[in-house]
Amino acid sequence: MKIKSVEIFRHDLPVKNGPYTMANAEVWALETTLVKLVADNGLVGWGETCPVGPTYAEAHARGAQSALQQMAPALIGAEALPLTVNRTMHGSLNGHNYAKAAIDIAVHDLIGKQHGVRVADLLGGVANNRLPSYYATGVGAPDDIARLAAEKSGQGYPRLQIKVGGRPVELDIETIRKVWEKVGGTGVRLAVDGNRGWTTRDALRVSRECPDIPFVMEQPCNRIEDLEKIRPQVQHAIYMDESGVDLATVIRAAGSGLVDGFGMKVTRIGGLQQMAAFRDICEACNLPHTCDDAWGGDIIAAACTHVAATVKPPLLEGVWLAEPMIETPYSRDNGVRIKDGHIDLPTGPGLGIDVNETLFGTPIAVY
Ligand code: 0XW
Ligand code: MG
Repeated sequence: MKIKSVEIFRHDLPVKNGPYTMANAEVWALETTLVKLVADNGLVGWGETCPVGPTYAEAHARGAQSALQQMAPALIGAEALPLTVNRTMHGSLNGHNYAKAAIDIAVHDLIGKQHGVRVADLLGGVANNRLPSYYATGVGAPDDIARLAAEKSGQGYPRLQIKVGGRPVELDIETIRKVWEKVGGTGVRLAVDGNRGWTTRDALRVSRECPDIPFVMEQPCNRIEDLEKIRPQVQHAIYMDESGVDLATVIRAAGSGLVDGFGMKVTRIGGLQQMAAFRDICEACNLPHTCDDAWGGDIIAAACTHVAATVKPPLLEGVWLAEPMIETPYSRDNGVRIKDGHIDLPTGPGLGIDVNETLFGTPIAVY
C-alpha cells in the first residue's frame, strides 16, 4: 500500500468555558491541523496535531502546517509503513516532531484499516480496554480549584492535575493545601503541574512547605538543568513533561534517575511509532507516565487512547483529553469520550474514528 495523496486541513477549536489557563499560556481557541492520507488502494488515514497555543511548547499551528507542506511531496509514492514514512520525513525536514506526528498517526490509521485491526493491536496489543483519564484544572483561585477538584474526583477521575505557576507561589501553596483538604483520603492521585513556570526557588519552597501531601511535581521549572538542581533537595516525585522533547532526552532522564515518571505527549515525541518506543523505555525502567497530548480533537484523542491501551496498566498514569472543552466532535459516531473519569478504547479498525471531514472545509494544501 502506497501513499497516493496528502491533504492538509485547518480547523478551529474554541475552548468551551474558556479560557484555559496555564503558567505560560492562556488559550481561548486553538487551531488544529489535520492530515488526510489517501492510499493507492483507496483507503484513507487521518492524523492530527494541535499545539496548545504558541507558548506552551516550541510548537505552533502555522509551524505544523508549514512543516507538513515541506514534507508532503516526499511522501507521495512512499510505502505506508511507519518506519519508512518516519525516515522519509526525517530525510526531508530536520526536527519538527509535532508535525511529523500527524503523518505518523495517519499511517497507523491506514495500516489498521488495511488489516482490519485496531491501532492498539498494531502497537503491540491491548492490555486494557477502559483507560483511566485525569482531570487537569487551570490555574485559578484556591477555593475554586479545590471545589473543582472535589467535583471531578466525585465524578470518578482517578487522578487530578492541578495547574500552578505564573503567580506568587504562596497562592500555589494555598491551592495545593485546599485541594488536599477536599480530596485527601479519597484515593485520588494528585499531580501539581508547573508547566515550566516556577523558579527552582519556588519548587524547593513548595516541596518544603507541603511535605505531608503526596503529589507528583510535574515539569516544575523550565530547563533540564533546573530539574537536576532541585532533584536532590525535593521530597516529592518529579515528572518530566515539556522537557521530554525526544527519545534521546527520555533515555537520559530515565537512565540517570533524574525523574520518577513522565507526562508524555504523542505529538511532541513524534507520533505513535516513537510513543511505543517511549512506552517500552518506561516499562524497562519501571517508570509511570501519561499518554496524552497538549490539545486536539477526536483523532488525537483516539491516538492517545490506543497507545495508552497497550501500556502495562500499573504504569499508566492516565490519558488526558481536551474533549470536555471541545464543542463539536468531528467523528460521526460521537468520537472518543470521557465517562466517569475513564475512556473506552474505540473498537473499529485503525483509530476507530469515522471522521466527518465536511467540518474542515477546503484543504489548505493537497499533494
Ligand atoms: C494537562 N495537559 C495535558 C493539557 C494542557 O495542554 C497541558 C498539559 C500538561 O500536562 O502540561
Ligand atoms: Mg504537564
